[in-house]
Amino acid sequence: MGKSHSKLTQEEVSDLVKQTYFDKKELQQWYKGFLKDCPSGQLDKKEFTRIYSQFFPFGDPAEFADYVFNVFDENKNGTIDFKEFICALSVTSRGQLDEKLKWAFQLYDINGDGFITYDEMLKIVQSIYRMTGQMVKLPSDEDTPEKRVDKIFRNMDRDKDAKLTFEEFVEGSKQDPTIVQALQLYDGLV
Ligand SMILES: [Ca+2]
Ligand SMILES: [Ca+2]
Repeated sequence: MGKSHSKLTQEEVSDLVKQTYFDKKELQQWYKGFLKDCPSGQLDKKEFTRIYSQFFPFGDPAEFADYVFNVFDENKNGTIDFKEFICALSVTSRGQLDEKLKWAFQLYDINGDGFITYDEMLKIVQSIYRMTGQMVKLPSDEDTPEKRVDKIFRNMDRDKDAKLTFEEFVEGSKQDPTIVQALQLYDGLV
């Protein structure tokens, strides 16, 4: 899907209907919107960050947008094509909880080694706090990124080895829905 046409071909549409929760009409509409924002059909990091900035005018979303970009960019070629975009959007907006958690895990597991370390989670949480700025009022036990990550690790890190496996992450997230906060923030954008 490297080339950009004004409409998706029949083949592209039926392929994406199978892979996403969107129907034909929605896919064509999203494609139109995608090309409008991004006529080349390849969304780069700069443009992606610019989209985030419109929604978080009081904070600095650059860092968080960077982390999210890397999850969207599934084949890691430095740009997001429509298929990558719509598949990520499908999971984050309409996916089952398990799919959303898998997606969130990828976001937090920055180096992709299958574990979320304390430092990785701290980096993501810091970037979220920077993005939201003063928009959100937080309880006193989570009003800094460190406090928030301490709290998450107290609840999730069952064997206390300072890193989270996917199983620990899933179990903990089901008990504390605020863990997928990163995705909820993204939901606001679509
Ligand atoms: Ca890509
Ligand atoms: Ca990791």
